[in-house]
Amino acid sequence: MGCFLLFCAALQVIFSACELGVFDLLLQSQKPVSAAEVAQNLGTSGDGMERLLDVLVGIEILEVEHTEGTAYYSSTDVANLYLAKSSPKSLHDMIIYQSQTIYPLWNTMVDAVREGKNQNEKTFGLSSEDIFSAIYRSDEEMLKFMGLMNSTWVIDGHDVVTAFDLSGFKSVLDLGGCSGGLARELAKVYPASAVTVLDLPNVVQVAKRHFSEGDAAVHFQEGDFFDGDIPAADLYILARIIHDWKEDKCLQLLKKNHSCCPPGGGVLLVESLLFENRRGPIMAQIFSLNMLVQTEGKEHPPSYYMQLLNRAGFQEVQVCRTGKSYDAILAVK
Ligand SMILES: C[S@@+](CC[C@H](N)C(=O)[O-])C[C@H]1O[C@@H](n2cnc3c(N)ncnc32)[C@H](O)[C@@H]1O
Ligand SMILES: *[C@@H]1O[C@H](CO)[C@@H](O)[C@H](O)[C@H]1NC(C)=O
Ligand SMILES: CC(=O)N[C@H]1CO[C@H](CO)[C@@H](O)[C@@H]1O
Repeated sequence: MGCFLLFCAALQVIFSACELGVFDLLLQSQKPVSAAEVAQNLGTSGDGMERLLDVLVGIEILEVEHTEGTAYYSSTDVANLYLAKSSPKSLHDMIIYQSQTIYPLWNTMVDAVREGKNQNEKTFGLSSEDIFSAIYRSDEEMLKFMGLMNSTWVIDGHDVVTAFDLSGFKSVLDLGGCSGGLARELAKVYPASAVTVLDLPNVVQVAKRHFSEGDAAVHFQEGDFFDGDIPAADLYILARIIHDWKEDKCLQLLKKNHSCCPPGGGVLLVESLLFENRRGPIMAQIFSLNMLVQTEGKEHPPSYYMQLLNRAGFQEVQVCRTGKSYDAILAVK
């Protein structure tokens, strides 16, 4: 239990250091820096910063050396790679969302567990089914959520898009593809496929403005996957979509896909798969609890997705556990 408390405290320390910009400063400075200099650069108290830096050294995220009685701090490779904002493998956006949005929202967990549903009504005055109105409650929250979605695929994207050979699918539509993070990983591996992201109109506008970086590999289309037609494609991707919604809505979505899908066409589900007995992986269990707090869905074991796909008319279903946080299920018509 002591170990667990230490883990929680360490997380809060890393979140704070990320928000204050400690890892970016240390990466840029290229030489060890004193607490006073860090504090001055980041506009914090010297004493507070020194205590924060000392814990970061204690949990081996930073290194320290002493010269003439002054402590000089520098980053470890891990901090430079994952915690600095400018690193190509940065988890900065994930950490900021966790710290600023998930943690405060988790204060509603007691009531969410009691009632078995998210607290959007009490917290935001929205219906518990109005999931994305709550998640996108301000421009700032939308940008943060999209940053979170985008940053997952830095780590897991390649494994997910190579879980199956998808080169036979010449047109791919990523339904609810958000910032296009996964779609871009897909386009990198399968340059001959035409990749399109469909998402809600305001999400697509923000994706184009903030996340597409003049990248022509992925096209964006505004739409609503519950309402109206969805464009034809050889492969539909539903990444972290099924886990958001109640079963009847998921079935509606998969059936829609099925009727648009040509013979030989497919659906790729990307989710964090529980074991059949639900005894792990721990990340999937935690995600499932988070789904209770933020959505109307939950995480499931493979058998759930297989029966859902079978009911929607897909016969051939293959499951691939990637060993990372997100797994892939391919269903072919
Ligand atoms: C949990 S996120 C997953 C994003 C992305 N697929 C990923 O895994 O990174 C769910 C996405 O579904 C989108 N979405 C929600 N309702 C939608 C609707 N009715 N039509 C289209 N997209 C929708 C959201 O905007 C969001 O981008
Ligand atoms: C989105 O993720 C990619 C890596 O997949 C990263 O290069 C890019 O900077 C991210 N975009 C934003 C706006 O965070
Ligand atoms: C079951 C279902 O929703 N089917 C829909 C699939 O998509 C086509 C074309 O987009 C619609 O016409 C069907 O109603």
